[in-house]
Amino acid sequence: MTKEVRNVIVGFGKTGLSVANHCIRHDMPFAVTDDALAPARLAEFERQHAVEFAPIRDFSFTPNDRLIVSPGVPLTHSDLQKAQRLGASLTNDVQMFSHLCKAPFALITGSNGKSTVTHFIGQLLNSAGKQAGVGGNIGTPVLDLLDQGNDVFVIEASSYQLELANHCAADVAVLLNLSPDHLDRYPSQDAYFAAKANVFVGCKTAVINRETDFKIEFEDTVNVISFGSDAPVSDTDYGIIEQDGCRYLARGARIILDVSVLPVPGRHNWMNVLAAMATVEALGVPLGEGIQSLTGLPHRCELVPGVDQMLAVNDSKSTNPASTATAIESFAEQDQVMVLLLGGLGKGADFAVLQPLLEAHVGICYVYGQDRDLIAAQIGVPVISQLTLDDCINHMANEQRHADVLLFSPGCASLDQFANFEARGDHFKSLVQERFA
Ligand code: UMA
Ligand code: ADP
Repeated sequence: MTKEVRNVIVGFGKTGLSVANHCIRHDMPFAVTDDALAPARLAEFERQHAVEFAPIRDFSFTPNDRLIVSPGVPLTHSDLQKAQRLGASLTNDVQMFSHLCKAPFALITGSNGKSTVTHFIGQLLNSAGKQAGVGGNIGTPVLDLLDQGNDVFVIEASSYQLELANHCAADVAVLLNLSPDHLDRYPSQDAYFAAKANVFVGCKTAVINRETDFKIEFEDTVNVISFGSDAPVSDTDYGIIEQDGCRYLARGARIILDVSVLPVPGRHNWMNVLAAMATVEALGVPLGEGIQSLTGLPHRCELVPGVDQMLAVNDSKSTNPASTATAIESFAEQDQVMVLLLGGLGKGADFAVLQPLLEAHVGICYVYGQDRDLIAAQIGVPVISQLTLDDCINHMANEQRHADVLLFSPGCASLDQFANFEARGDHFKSLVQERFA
């Protein structure tokens, strides 16, 4: 007789808590483990529920265990590998969601723009009268979205999640773009790209960026729709049509909207809106008037209010050089001085890719944070190096350095000096409002 499977929740952060609540709702017995001896969320949870918990290093895994692994726990973790050698299986909340979900769902991945596009798709679906459940890496763990009467789901998937969510069969799978990131977790860029490509396994429709180098072979049964910054290549693809000096978002030959009336700034958002439109239409929902009232998310190329002397841009969510490059391109104007603030934890990224853009568009480049020397050595242009973000802003104000555009697009993780990118962005906003109001 086969023994019953035991669910073991690995990692008790947001995801682990959500999985535990799911297990409680569905009468599924579970145990919890974590590298932390006393995960913060567990104490609160234990006030209401009896939980079998042991730290990973002391946890007795068995061959009948199904490990439901949080995305922050690397699959190379030695205790996970030991459990697998015993015969335990590994899954995660996104993979479980894909099996349990009864309504259509879109799975969105890419190196940059995932949260923005996920948020846009949610807004477009809601404005077309659908109740859209929006979650995943963007913040709300996916299992929390079930049982809420949603008509359709939009799920942001990180590469970490896609490592185990590798056969989701999404109705629409979206790959926005690919650039190197998370090289502290992956042995190579290809390993990171391969995790991202899992988004397409079993999908009905694939939405792809036709300007991305990475080529994927699709089965004939997959409906492939592309988007890009050139004119659409067929009637079902999306792109930009130029006519009489104006540029328009378009599907095939059908013109949808003049880009100059888009309510979100930057050329990168043209791509984000095209990807969102393609996804919504692929889900079978007609586009309404929603595009004209789209809003962006905080900390993504967000204009800081209350700063008179210059355009201050908070792009704290920029955690890799590719997103910094996009922000520089979006805000560079001829004859204007751009001051760029870069810094934090570089995660093994190569900042040399920024050199041509810095030379072309950036007047002064500040670097700060743990990896400032490494970044300064790679970018190959003169920099002003400071310990902290406060020091950069204070230096700029005290020395009366002129800027038309002050761009905070750090290109790094924030964890050396901040709790997260939100705290970092909020701190930047209050600093500039204080010093440059
Ligand atoms: N833990 C271990 N061992 C480890 C790592 C973590 O035991 O090696 C434990 C920690 O002690 C902690 C728990 O795991 O108790 C934390 O789990 P987690 O790191 O997976 O984080 P969650 O709170 O579950 O949040 C995760 C995502 N975090 C990561 O992928 C790191 C959140 O994305 C996501 O919003 C949330 O699930 C809901 O789906 C954040 C993120 O930084 C925003 N994502 C990365 C990114 O966008 O670049 C991928
Ligand atoms: P993600 O969820 O993939 O991290 P976000 O929407 O949160 O993406 O944006 C992260 C960073 O990427 C921000 O700095 C933002 O300005 C930038 N960004 C947004 N869309 C794009 C895009 N299409 N291409 C490149 N960078 C982008």
